[in-house]
Amino acid sequence: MFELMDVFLKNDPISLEKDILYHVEYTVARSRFNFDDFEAYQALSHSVRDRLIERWHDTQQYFKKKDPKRLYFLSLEFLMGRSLSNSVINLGIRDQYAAALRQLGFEFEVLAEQEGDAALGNGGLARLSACQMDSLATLDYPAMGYGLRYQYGLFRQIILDGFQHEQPDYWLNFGNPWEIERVHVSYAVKFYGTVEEQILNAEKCNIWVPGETVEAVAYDNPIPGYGTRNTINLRLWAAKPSGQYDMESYNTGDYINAVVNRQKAETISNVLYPDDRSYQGKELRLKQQYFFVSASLQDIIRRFKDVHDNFDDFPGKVALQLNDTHPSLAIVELMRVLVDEERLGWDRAWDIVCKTFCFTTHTVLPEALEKIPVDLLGSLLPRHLQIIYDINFNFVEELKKRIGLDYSRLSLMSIVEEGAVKNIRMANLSIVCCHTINGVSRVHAELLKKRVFKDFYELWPQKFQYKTNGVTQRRWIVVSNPNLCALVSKWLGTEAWICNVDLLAGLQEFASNPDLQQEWKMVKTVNKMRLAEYIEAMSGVKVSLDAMFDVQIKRIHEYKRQLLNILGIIHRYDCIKNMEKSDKRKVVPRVCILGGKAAPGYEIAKKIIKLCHAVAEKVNNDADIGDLLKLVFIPDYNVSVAELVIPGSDLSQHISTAGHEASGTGSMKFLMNGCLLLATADGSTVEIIDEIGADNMFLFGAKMNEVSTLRDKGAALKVPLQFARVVRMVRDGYFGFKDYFKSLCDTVEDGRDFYLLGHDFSSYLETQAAADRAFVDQEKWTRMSILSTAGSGRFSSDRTIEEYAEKTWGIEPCKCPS
Ligand code: 26W
Repeated sequence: MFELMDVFLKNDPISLEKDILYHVEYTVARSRFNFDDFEAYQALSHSVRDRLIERWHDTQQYFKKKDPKRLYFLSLEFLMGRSLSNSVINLGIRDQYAAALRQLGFEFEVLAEQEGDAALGNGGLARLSACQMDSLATLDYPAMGYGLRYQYGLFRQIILDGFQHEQPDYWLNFGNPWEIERVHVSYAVKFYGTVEEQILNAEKCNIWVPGETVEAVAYDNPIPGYGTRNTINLRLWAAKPSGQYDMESYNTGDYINAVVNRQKAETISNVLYPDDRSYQGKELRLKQQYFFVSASLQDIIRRFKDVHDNFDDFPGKVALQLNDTHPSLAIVELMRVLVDEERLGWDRAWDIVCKTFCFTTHTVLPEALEKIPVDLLGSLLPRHLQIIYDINFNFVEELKKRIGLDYSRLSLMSIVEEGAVKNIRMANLSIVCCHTINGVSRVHAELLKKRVFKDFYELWPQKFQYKTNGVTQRRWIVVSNPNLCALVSKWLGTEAWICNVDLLAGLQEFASNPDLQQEWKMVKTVNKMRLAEYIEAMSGVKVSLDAMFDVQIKRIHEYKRQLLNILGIIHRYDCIKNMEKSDKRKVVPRVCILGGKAAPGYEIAKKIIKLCHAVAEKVNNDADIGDLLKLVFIPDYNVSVAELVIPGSDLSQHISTAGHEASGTGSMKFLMNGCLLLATADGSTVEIIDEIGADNMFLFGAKMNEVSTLRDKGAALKVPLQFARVVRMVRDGYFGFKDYFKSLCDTVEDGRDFYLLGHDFSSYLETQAAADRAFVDQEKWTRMSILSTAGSGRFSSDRTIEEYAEKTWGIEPCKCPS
């Protein structure tokens, strides 16, 4: 027998070169003497995949041997983006691969560009999951992610005549080297049917007799940690027709229909829901949720039972993290398995469930809280509905003992919402059953306690915690900004900050150092050049590198106030237009960059995108304006676009109405990349202020505690003339499409300005002017930029994950030997 070490793959450039050629010939099936960039990318990624698999196997084996308490991270969304660069950097073999490719006549960066984005998620919540997976792997935690393998990821946004159109993202078209199909890891997931009363061991019980079965097949995506052998698993489920046939339809001779119906099973995991705003009680979405939950729990319980035979040990070995309420049916499913299948009895099962689950909420918007219509749930999952009613009955009884017969409060806290349409409130269910409820920033937690879940907080204050979000510096500095990465390492004299990002604080002492400032500006300029090329290629607009690149990229939402940004741009345009020639020389040139997708059914958000294009059309073609102002909308914003845009921006905007952004994570990526923030005191910005100081950023707008009073004033609220003027320009058709923009203008005028654009407009303009003045003083600006990066340490997902591990999950590192 050979020693295991003998089969380990070698990582010197010569071995890698041979390996790439091997994959060209045998995996891609092209001649090793003739292959193009895409084929080279395929071969390269298969070579990397082999190395991931080695580490992945060792890690799984090691976890199995050690049997530590594991974390299972359940999320319906993961925005992984590209994998190639991230993988080779985390494996520590990027330079070796680059050298091997050079020998073959290819450039690493060019091949990396061949990869498409894995966009199995909508926005903040989904990218956060991806950052957290990177940190879990890097910090050696025994963890595993579970999700759905959508065949269509988030829609591609194309812009025609300034309007958003959605196109399907069939991302698996050219194969996906980063996943491993596990045809043997599959579970039956059941739906519909009835509940029957049965007598088992002289005991009456309710048993679910399902009507439809679908198979869940596992696809494993290895997630490598940085500077460690640990490589954890992200297991995504795909729906396949079940192996169990519906004999009747085959026997009745309706062969074609029977096959077609079986094939329909696959539709469950077909497409990601693209709405991150409001929950719609759609059957397919509920099916997705249960399909995901059932398969994941079967897998987790199987793994537990391989080693343990007493379910009382379950909470000591398993932590289940619910990423928002999307997977919260897992609570009910585990109850069902423990009570109906494992026959533990209700009280014992309940005790186990309550000790196992914890959940994080990612919103403050009431309309985003999931409510499942009872009729829908009852038909798809009849037994689960019964269990929810039983949980609720016990909860309400307990509650009555605590608060008495206060019916208005009881009905607000009940898991079941009464009304014309009866609903199950998934957040209430999760709060009742989970031992810990986390918010995603300090102020988010305050809002949860004071507003959103006030009654629950009064009942169970100990359950409520928060873990301020973070992002991974591996992707957001090391992968996406290699020049900054090298510069930082040079000045700190170490690369240790890549795993211990607090070390970035060491840059503070050099913030005014002219040499560092010079090199810092150089890095920014090179990144701006890259971005400018991209902008020209995408939109045909030529932009000046001397201009301030001012960026707002995120999902389009009224509360995120892209409209405020655009109205500000109109104001700037109007000012320059009306200026004396001599004054124009004092204008600080700007390139305003916006990007983001609107949910397909979100009309107002789509109008905001059109307005941006209409204004851009006017501004960019106005000879009076020239390079003083440019406006570009970057289409199809995704993770890869962010990796290009963030390092090249000077200023970024995070301007939600205070009290609406649960956290925000984009700001953290900009901060790490030395980009200054123009922001409201909302979400995690409040904590960024604590870290880098208000002097190093541009703050404006109503404070959280002022918002409701201002709102109550309605039409009586004072709005500056400048605001009325720019809205009037849009209303009067200055940018065309007069009728189309009417309803958009209506949202911010005549007492309907829910998000307070009018109120915040003057302070927004003043702050923008302050940013202009700061930019003129490049020494000051660069100092602020360095201090931004230096102060970004707290916003690493490494810190977030360590807090979760210690305070919520109770897990410890389990480092696989190298
Ligand atoms: C069911 C409809 C739906 C779908 C997705 C409602 C809400 C969502 C997500 C929870 C929205 C989301 O991504 N929230 C964002 O989560 C980030 C990570 O915690 C935060 O930084 C953002 O502030 C929050 O908007």
